[in-house]
Amino acid sequence: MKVLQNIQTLFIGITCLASMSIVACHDHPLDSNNNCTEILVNPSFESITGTTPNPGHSGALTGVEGWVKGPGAPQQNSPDIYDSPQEIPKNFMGNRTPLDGNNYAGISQGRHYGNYLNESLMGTLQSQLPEGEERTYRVSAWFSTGSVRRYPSDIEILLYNSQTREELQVVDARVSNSQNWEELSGSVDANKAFDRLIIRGINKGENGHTLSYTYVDKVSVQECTSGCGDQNDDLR
Ligand SMILES: [Ca+2]
Repeated sequence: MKVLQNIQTLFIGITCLASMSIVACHDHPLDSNNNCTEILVNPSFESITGTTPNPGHSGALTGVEGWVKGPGAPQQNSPDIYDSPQEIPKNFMGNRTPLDGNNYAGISQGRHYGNYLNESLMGTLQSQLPEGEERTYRVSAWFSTGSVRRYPSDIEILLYNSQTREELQVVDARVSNSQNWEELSGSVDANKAFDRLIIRGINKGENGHTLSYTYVDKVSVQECTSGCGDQNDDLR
């Protein structure tokens, strides 16, 4: 199991043909045309089953199918959900139209009165990943810093086992776009029984002096078992 390099959007993927002749696809980000299946529950925050508390208050993810506050991290309060038309496009963190559908989420991270704080979003995979069977997973999410606290945000995205608490970091990158959405994505080979996805701020020190805020939309975890993956198996 190894983490592959993180990528930004618009990566021009290599072809499976290339993997056969020179390099293995597993050493590169997946081609966007690769045959992958979405396995994250409610990936765009569009399924809301109840009345959600106002953003900025504890328990704001209540009623959002598949999503809860993540474990562990020192949290300023809790992650937020913004649903149309109450808090979109205008809310207490600024103006932003959804990238996808009608709703999005938001998290705080950064240094606040000397302490680094972050908020953590945890999503649910449709089924636990198969233990002992290596697959390639592509993880991505779209971010934008709110216009009120529009400082850069250092973000990590992890696969997580809710029983063993094992984590596998897939993305570690900075969000700095306060005007539009930007994608962070990466791919990973994993053979562990992960069942959750976590999105949270990460303390990078030099950027940890200011509390920032980041919107999140169109999250994705894709399982990719064909194409380059199959070809790569022949090279081992
Ligand atoms: Ca959405």
